[in-house]
Amino acid sequence: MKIKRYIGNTTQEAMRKVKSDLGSDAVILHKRKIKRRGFFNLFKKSLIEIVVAIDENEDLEKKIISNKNNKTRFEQVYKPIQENKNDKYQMNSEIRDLRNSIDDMMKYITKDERKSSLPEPLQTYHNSMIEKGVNEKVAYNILRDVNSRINIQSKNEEAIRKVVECELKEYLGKPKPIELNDNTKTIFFVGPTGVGKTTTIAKIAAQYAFQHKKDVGIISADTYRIAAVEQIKTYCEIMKLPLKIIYQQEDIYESLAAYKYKDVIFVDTAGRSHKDIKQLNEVMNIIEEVNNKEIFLVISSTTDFSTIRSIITTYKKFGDYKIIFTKLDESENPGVILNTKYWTKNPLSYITTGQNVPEDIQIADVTTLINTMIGGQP
Ligand SMILES: Nc1nc2c(ncn2[C@@H]2O[C@H](COP(=O)(O)OP(=O)(O)O)[C@@H](O)[C@H]2O)c(=O)[nH]1
Ligand SMILES: [Mg+2]
Repeated sequence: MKIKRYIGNTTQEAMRKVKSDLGSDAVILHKRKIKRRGFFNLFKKSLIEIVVAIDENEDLEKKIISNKNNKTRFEQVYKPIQENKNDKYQMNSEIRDLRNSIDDMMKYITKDERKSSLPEPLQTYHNSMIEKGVNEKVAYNILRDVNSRINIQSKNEEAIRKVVECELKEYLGKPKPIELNDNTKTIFFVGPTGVGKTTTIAKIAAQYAFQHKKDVGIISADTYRIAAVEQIKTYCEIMKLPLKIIYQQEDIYESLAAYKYKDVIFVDTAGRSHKDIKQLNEVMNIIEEVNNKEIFLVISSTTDFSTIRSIITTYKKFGDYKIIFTKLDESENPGVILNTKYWTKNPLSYITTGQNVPEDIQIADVTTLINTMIGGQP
């Protein structure tokens, strides 16, 4: 057994190298994008790496595919390696590589197997959801649930679409914007650095001040960077809205007292890494000082799924927050919203779609999101 690695500018180029070197006996274990090394290659396109296995004695591919006993394809390949496990000295680095590669391959096999376990019409939805950034397992789990509850085979195209739409609507929930009441409401915006908290506050504050004619006050607790203070100061000057800056937790009392006749106060918090628990606690301590409040967790839709999951887990302790997705214009992947909603019961609220203040913001429109994910009306 030999493991070989081929690199190409494109998949086709890497595959051509594999074929000319090994012919059709090679088994592809693993394919991935890799970054070029070195500063001057920083902005160049990624390369494609293909790892293949070739066995001069046995045709591994045939062994994987045509073995007729009841074991899964994975077990057939993996088992012999496991049996050798006790003999650590036999486990040379080539076999370790092979095991890693087979684990990778396993992901692909299961993914295909998952998909093909769905009835054909749902496989089409599975494909389009994934194309729009829905995590493969999330898409599969949602469609599998649909399939287990509804007799899909008896339905025409239109009825199946309705069923899928209803299911996605349920997952996305009804978006909830800011809800004011008779007392001064304080709205906190929290979230990682650079996601668009300050810009979003400017957009929403402008709406409340000029469209809804509310008396608005702004507080900035983001004194971590001088530029951040300047940024919100500029917005407030343009919109002629009052600004209070708080440098420590106790300063919030003075600001709230000064704003006690306001309809709504928007509080900008310092961008905090979701991994920096100490800094997050500082933000939470300020929030805990205040009654009659709402918290909005701001997440950029360009964030990858695993980071979003870890953000959601960290901010759980902030309790009943609503979610704002920013930068939809940059990601064009509404799937990220469904992925997030799959992991949290906290409601959606606004989405932002550009840098223009105040216009590039709206309450999330679930119907449009669903149409984008499953490809418009039939
Ligand atoms: N493309 C795009 N950029 C945005 C959006 N919202 C904010 N930004 C940009 O993201 C950057 C960081 O925004 P900022 O409000 O300072 O983020 P903060 O650190 O969370 O307060 C700025 O350049 C904003 O103009 C959006 O919806 N789309
Ligand atoms: Mg900011």
